[in-house]
Amino acid sequence: MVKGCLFDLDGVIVDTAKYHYIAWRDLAKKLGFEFTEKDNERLKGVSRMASLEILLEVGGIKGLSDDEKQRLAAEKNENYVKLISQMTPDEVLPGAADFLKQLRTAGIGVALGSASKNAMTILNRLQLTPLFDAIIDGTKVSKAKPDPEVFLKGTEALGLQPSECVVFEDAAAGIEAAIAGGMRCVGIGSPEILGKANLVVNGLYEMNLEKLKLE
Ligand code: B16
Ligand code: MG
Repeated sequence: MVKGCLFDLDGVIVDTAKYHYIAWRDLAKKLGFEFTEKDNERLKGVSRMASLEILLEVGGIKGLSDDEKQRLAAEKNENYVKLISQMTPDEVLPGAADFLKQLRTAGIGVALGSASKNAMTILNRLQLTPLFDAIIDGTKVSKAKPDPEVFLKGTEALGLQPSECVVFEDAAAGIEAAIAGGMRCVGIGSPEILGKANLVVNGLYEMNLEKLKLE
């Protein structure tokens, strides 16, 4: 029986990728190259510093010091935080709030498992914070997905075993993380990319308690 659900944030609950893109694209422009939406796909679910490395690779920029990289990542984040500080509850992806409420009513634990260090700001802006029993974000983990750390900490915070939990993820690395941690998982997006998930749906609007049994 499923006793807990763990949710990735970007791409599952909300589309923050568009704001990440604006902020990374502006940084690339300052560095003198173009960063396309296709390039941005490579950053989904990837941590901030790993995203910067990909951006620098796209721009062919080599040999920056660690201090310089930290400064660039901080500059991007400042720009990104300005954008997400304007978000409103109508940006919650279709069906997400309803499904979280259904889970709570059924007594199923709800946790966040996100790589973002800005997850709290986003959940507060979307007025979703009270729907989560536990929030594990980029400030609480040291290993990025596909390492299962973020989801294992989520199951622990809910007081559950991984086998009792289901992960919802839009990135292949997140599905790998769920499987590595011994959890079942639902992919949000395309079956070609998320084929290892137990079930793939287009969005949380397609989920309900019956489908959660994953039979
Ligand atoms: P931050 P998720 C991820 O969120 C994003 O998909 C990824 O693009 C971003 O680089 C990462 O969070 C870190 O975000 O810079 O705010 O700490 O999909 O794990 O919810
Ligand atoms: Mg994601």
